[in-house]
Amino acid sequence: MEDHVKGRPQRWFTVWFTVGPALLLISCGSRPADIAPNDVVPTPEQIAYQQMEFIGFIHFTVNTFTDREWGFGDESPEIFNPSQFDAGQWAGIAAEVGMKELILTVKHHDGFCLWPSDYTDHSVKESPWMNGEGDLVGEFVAACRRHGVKVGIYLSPWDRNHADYGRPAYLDYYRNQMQELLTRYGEITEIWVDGANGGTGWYGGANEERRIDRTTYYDWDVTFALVKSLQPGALIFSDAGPDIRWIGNERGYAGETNWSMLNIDQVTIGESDQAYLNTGDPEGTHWTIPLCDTSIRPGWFYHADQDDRVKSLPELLDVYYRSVGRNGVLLLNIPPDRRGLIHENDVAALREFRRVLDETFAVNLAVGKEVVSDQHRLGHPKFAPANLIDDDLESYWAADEGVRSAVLEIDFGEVVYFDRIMLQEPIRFGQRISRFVIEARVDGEWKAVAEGTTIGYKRLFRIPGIKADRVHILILESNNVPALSNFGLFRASEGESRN
Ligand code: FUL
Repeated sequence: MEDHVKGRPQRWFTVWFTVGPALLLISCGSRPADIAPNDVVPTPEQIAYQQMEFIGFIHFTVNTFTDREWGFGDESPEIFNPSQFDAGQWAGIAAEVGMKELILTVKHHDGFCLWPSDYTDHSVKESPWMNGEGDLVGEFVAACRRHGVKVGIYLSPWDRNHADYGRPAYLDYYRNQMQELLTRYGEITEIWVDGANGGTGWYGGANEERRIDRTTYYDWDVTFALVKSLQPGALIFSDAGPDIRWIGNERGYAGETNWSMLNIDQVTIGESDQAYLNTGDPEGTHWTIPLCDTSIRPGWFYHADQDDRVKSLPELLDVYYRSVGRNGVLLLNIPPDRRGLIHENDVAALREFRRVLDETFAVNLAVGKEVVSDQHRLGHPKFAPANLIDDDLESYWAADEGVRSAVLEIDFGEVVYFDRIMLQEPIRFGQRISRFVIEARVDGEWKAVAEGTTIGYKRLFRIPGIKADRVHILILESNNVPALSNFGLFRASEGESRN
């Protein structure tokens, strides 16, 4: 490895004069072309979404006032009356703790609408809140805009209030509401399509069970086309994507192997193979962002008797490392209480979580160290190993054409203590690496300290603290030329290790 470093100028010279003419053809100006992308790559909107890493869910409706998780559909709008409603508090705390988007349940399974829809009276229009003059979705969107938080909308496909649910007429209602939501409130970043569908309900007084055929009833292609025609930049979440996919459980845990690719045509919304969603598919035909949803409390809605069951710091950190740390985006639910505020206990937990994470990832110990590799594409600076530690997501290291494995070495020049490791692939070219090992040189002996399959946008490891003077990244398998955009070594916050 040392020889490689010393020989680099000479090698660069040789490589240039050997492949120079070809290089000139494929490069624009003096910069060689990027590595060729995989067949399946994310859109720019998907990349931006993945880079948000941490977003929030707001479950709020009549259930908050009935103490239930699923309303039956016969709740009186009269009960919906938050006493100190303040969407600014929701968006403010979200922004403060690093949530880049908030998704609001504008209509949950009970059918009550948080905006004054033209298509039903079962909404805030009939509630005492703001004398029936309020628009909670409007207030929510305005607060998010003020705090620089993006807006997502959860519009439950299942509606236990609506008389037509289960019949074709309900689809017109659902799509009309989608149209209202996507035309009244400016830019919407995400539409959340829930998988829970059909069963007992009030259904306009019918009080019966209505089962639907999940494969045919909703005709999702039509609704999704409507979404894209009204808001081309909006991303759609469901079990089956098409843009963002469910991770397959409500604990927020992605699989240790987690491909962003998926055969979305094999997945039925509400009837998915949860293990398949958890790991994705290396042969998948579509890029889907793995979204890891979980609640900060046992329930999705606020229940006063869960005030002491807010997730602890170790639990929140566990979710973080198993979601963001495994190529996922973390969607953490923070349900407002009957005042219409996020409860103090939840706020305190969020602040502590943010503080500790910020401390852990404040200093990348690998930055400024020497990185070398047995692979350096074309010997060109554009693909240099040093790009791994420049704190720039755009720049990347890559191997030469035809190569599928490589070794990178970071030399600290001194003994360094670390217990967290971060790897990132430049996903704009697709997800490639499928097996790797991290080794550290401890007292002159190399030992494996972490190993994994997929990396994707981000992979984090928590390892027992180690003192080493060099680190190896061994890339063992890859479906195309391997490339990495970032590498990090960190020392966990005291708060993290104490808990
Ligand atoms: C589930 C729903 O049934 C829950 O009430 C909650 O909204 C969760 C996020 O999705 O499918």
